[in-house]
Amino acid sequence: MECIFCRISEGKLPADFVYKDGDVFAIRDAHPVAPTHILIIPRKHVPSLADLKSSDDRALISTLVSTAVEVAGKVSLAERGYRLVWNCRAEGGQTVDHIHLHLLGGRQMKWPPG
Ligand code: DGP
Repeated sequence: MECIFCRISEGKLPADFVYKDGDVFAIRDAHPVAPTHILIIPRKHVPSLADLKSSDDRALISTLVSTAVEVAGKVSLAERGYRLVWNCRAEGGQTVDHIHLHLLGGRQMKWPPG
């Protein structure tokens, strides 16, 4: 079955977009775990962090982080703070096999995470 995030990227599935450009997009998570829960997603299909092999692919990491910082400012989280989370593969809690960065905010975060 085709990847959910590829389908959203191609406009084949609806999503609540917060940001988009040619390389990356940000959408509100369908199952939020915080008052603000946004996913920052590259348009290129890479299954997980562990699959970033080339230097071009690894450059996606800084693109996703800088986009998350920009989006956090746009949704007024910069001053109070927020959390960025990468889940990698099964034990990391990854459920969608297309790399993505979670932006969580709007409540006090706990440590350690579950
Ligand atoms: P992870 O568990 O780290 O792989 O995160 C995947 C996230 O994707 C999870 O928080 C739920 C979200 N999600 C799954 N399917 C959809 C969808 O179709 N639309 C949106 N907006 N989010 C989705």
